Amino acid sequence: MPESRRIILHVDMDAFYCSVEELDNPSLKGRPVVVGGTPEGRGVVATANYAAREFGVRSAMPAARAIRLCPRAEFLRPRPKRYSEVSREVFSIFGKYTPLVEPLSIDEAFLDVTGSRLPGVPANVDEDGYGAGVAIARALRERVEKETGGLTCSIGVASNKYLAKIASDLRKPRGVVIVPLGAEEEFLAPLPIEKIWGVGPKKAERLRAIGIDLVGDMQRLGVEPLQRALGDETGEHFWRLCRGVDHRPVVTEQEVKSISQEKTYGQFLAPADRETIERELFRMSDKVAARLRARELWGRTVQLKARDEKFHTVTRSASLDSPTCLVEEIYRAALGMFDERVDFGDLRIRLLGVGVSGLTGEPRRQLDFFDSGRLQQAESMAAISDAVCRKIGDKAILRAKMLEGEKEKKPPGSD
Ligand code: TTP
Ligand code: CA
Repeated sequence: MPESRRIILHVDMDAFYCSVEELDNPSLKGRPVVVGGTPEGRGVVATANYAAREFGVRSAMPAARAIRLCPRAEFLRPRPKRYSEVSREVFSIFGKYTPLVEPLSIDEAFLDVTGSRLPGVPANVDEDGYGAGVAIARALRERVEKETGGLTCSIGVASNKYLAKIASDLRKPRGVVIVPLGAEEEFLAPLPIEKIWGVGPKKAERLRAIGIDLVGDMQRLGVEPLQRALGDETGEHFWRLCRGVDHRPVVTEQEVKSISQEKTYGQFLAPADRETIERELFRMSDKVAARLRARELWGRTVQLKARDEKFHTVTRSASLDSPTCLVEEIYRAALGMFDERVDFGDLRIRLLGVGVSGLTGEPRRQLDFFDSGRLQQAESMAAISDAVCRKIGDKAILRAKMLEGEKEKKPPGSD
């Protein structure tokens, strides 16, 4: 169906922080370079250039270990301001090829180039089914390299975001990988199961136990055995992913700015009715979180809105350390703002609202600050609760979560 064909690029800068360092100090070229913390401090590797990766140095590895693996490497402290500056430069080059640019992180973006043309490329060109898409990818790579003075990127060209992202990672650095249109399943089949979004080491182990090593094994299995092994929702989800199905649009930053939920109370809430206020904030946080997850978005800023019976309205916002899609984190921030930054005195409340902004399609976790394993676990719990909600309705799960919260509460006076 050529009408609905989409041409999506995933562009990812190679060894970004290190490449910027090499750009600014050419004497580093050809040598192993590591950017990150010091072994004495919290000390993890932010990134290593490809020369250092040959020694086994990887992102998020303790700096002390990196030094043992590659003592000859140049160890540099990060210069975030400079990286942001270069990032802006690179993103402005992306914008020359399409207005549909979805930033994923400082050095990665999805570009929808379905409607883009490239001067000098005939209109009837159709490499691998992507019109001028492949030529655009190559031109973009050359231009980034030329205009930045030497930064390279890798690009995946595919019919959707998920496949483009998998592809861009396969031939790094400086690779352009095309997922031929109509041959998506064949492209995925020989890849290891970990390439599927959401399959970490634990799930991979469970899948191997039922004989699934490669994405192709999962494709051959069919949806029902997958559902038996992983549950209905998850099974169906992986069934879509293993065949490369993904309908998510490329969302530019301007399009979705925030997701929020608010309610006006015909019967005003008394400020002393703590239980109702907490329940309402939790309920709204839960809805916001579920909507984030449904769109596979994470938000960095939590907003609270409140209006008193005299129509005095306040909005407050708080930035989180890392983008979230979890009810617990949104609720905690909203309640914190309500307690500390809203003072209606004795006036009753006529409206409450919770929202999240600063949205991103992919969480960039600072691995040095977060135990990402714990976060991943919480997120998969959240995905399960979404599934349960759909089946049995909000009430049961809400009650269950509220009860959990009760258990965790400290005894009075313990603070
Ligand atoms: P990545 O794109 O994950 O890695 P990279 O660009 O260094 O290397 P690759 O060629 O494999 O794409 O991350 C982009 C930048 O984000 C990276 O240069 C440094 C920073 N970063 C961290 O600070 N901490 C991390 O744990 C990771 C993964 C990246
Ligand atoms: Ca990168």
